[in-house]
Amino acid sequence: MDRRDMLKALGLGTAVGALGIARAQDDVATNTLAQATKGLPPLKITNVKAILTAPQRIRLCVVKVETSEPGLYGLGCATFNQRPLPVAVAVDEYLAPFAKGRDVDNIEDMWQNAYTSSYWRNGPVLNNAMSGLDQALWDIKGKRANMPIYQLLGGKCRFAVDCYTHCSGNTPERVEQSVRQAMERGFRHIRIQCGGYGSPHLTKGAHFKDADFALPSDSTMETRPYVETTVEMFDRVRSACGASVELLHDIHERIPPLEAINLIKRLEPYRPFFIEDPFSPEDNGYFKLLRQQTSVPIAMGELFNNPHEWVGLMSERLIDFIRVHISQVGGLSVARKIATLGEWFNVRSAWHGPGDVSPVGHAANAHLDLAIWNFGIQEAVHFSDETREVFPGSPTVEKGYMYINEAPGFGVGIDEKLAAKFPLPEHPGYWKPVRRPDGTAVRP
Ligand code: GCO
Ligand code: MG
Repeated sequence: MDRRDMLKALGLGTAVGALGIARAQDDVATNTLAQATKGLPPLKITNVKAILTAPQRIRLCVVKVETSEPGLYGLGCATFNQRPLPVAVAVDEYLAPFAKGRDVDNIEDMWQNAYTSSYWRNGPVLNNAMSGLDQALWDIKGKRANMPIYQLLGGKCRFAVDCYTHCSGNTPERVEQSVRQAMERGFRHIRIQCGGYGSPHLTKGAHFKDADFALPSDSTMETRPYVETTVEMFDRVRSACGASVELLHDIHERIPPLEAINLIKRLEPYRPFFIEDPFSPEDNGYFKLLRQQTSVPIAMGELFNNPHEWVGLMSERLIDFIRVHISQVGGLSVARKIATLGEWFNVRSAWHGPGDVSPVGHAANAHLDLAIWNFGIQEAVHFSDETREVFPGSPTVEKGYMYINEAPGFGVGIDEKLAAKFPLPEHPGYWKPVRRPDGTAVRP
């Protein structure tokens, strides 16, 4: 046998050996996986239910998904403060029978089929219901993997979640004082509003009331006093609190589009971090005009339910921050895709995070915030002690940073007995009408 045959034999031997090893490794891997899945019978959904509670008199809805593994459950946020009952019915009467008996692991498949299970889709009630189911399945997957959700999303891109807080006051002076206090608490990003959205307290006359038109309980706002006071507020806060504090403001779609464009141009010298909801989703067509006239960063999206509302705005770089309310778009599975879309067009995240998002929803916001590169800022709110007792493990905020608790899943639990002690408020929750002095309805 000459040298080459020898080598060939050797090579072959090694190859066979390697093959043997590789095959052996494959066998082990397959067996482990088989063992892992075969060992543990496939995990089935055994129950899906909506839990309504209002520890801070805000109508929270959380979905609990129970599984065929005793004690293993997941929680997801389905909070729609203005319509909590239809969401609960959509969960209990439709998603529960739909999901029962299905595999817990296939989250995307569940989402796609639940999405079309109503034939008509992309609405606030059904999206919230789906979000509850979707987030709960992610929570379960994290618990099964014994990992916090951000780890399943690729790990941390930052040590914690930078947040903004809300500062308001009936006068620019009061707002300045509130901003100073927030800066002392360590916030670097602060949203400033003079009174409520559109500063209704500045309105002189609700003439429609004198004319006995509509209900006296309807509120009123006027564009001019709001616009002038907002400019004055920015001027005062910027000059009093310095150049370093990042200032945000929410127009909340309350004034005519061109008024919003003109207001934003007048705020440009004060270098806002972002101006939010200059227009209604129905007026998305105005963003091109706005972009042509100012380079003030724009945030939009808390009212979005349909991909048609965000895909164009993001892919044409007409906004800088996407503000969707994660449960209003159908859950974490959708929000992470929106985040990925944003990365390609450098649109950063600023997920909606007001009081009408449950602590589970805030945790979902924060886990996604930790894992994506194009994180912008996170809206943060204060949870009362009652809320923290109902939802143990709720995220915490310190010196302007939000922290999750590193436990598997979202890390937030629920005390159902305690939750039941905080029934929804009497008032059904509809958004109160706002009108111009002549009675014209104003959008949110
Ligand atoms: C925000 C929002 C909220 C909404 C509220 C509606 O930016 O936080 O505009 O304040 O108005 O969530 O229920
Ligand atoms: Mg807003």
